[in-house]
Amino acid sequence: MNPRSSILLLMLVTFPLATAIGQQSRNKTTSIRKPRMEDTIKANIYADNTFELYINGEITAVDSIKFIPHNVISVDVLPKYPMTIAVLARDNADPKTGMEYANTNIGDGGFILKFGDGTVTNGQWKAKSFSHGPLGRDTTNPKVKTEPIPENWFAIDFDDSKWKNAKEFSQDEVGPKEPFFKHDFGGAKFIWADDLTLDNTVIFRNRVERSPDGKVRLDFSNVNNVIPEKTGRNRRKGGNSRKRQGK
Ligand SMILES: [Ca+2]
Ligand SMILES: [Ca+2]
Repeated sequence: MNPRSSILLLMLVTFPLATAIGQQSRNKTTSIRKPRMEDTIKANIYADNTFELYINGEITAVDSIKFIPHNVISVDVLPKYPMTIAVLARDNADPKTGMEYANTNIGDGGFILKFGDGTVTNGQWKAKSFSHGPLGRDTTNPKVKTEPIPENWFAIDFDDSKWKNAKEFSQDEVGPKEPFFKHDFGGAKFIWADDLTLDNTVIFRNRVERSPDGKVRLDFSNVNNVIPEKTGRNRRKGGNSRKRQGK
């Protein structure tokens, strides 16, 4: 190898390494203020009948009432974009018959969500049914078709590219109960898999690239790895403030 090639090779090897080290040290020293409640957005979620919601791979909200009464779950979310939302929604249905109320009724589902940044459910979300029944609406000999739920269905990098889009349903079709009308769902659509009555376990996924309302929001996901900027109050209190900050 001639000397010029050796220098070029050395540069190719060392430049990415130096860049990575530089990035790491920048990450360590970058300071960020602590997040405040005004950095959060409100998430309103209504499911017929229940749901688990993950954001960026982490569990964020669980419906506190599995069956009835129908309720709205309203939680604070500290957003980070892109934001991957994954929801496991279930209609109340016996896993063996697909029916409810002691196998006397075929219940219906429905899911709707709105975040304070303008994120809403609609037909652009992905949806896949994992439990469907009773097959052919046969209530005398009810059978269900189920598929195992993938272990990593909520992961950011889960491949949903082959899934169909969710189907939108009107408010009249879903018939939400009173708590729904006491919360802001403006602009959001009820979604489900193809069949509102027979699809009983449905996973939805959606990736929000940037805040739909266009507001610039800070990324606080690394806040535990940096020393927060000192505010005026922290500076005045000196060393004791550290104890107070430690949350
Ligand atoms: Ca139901
Ligand atoms: Ca059903």
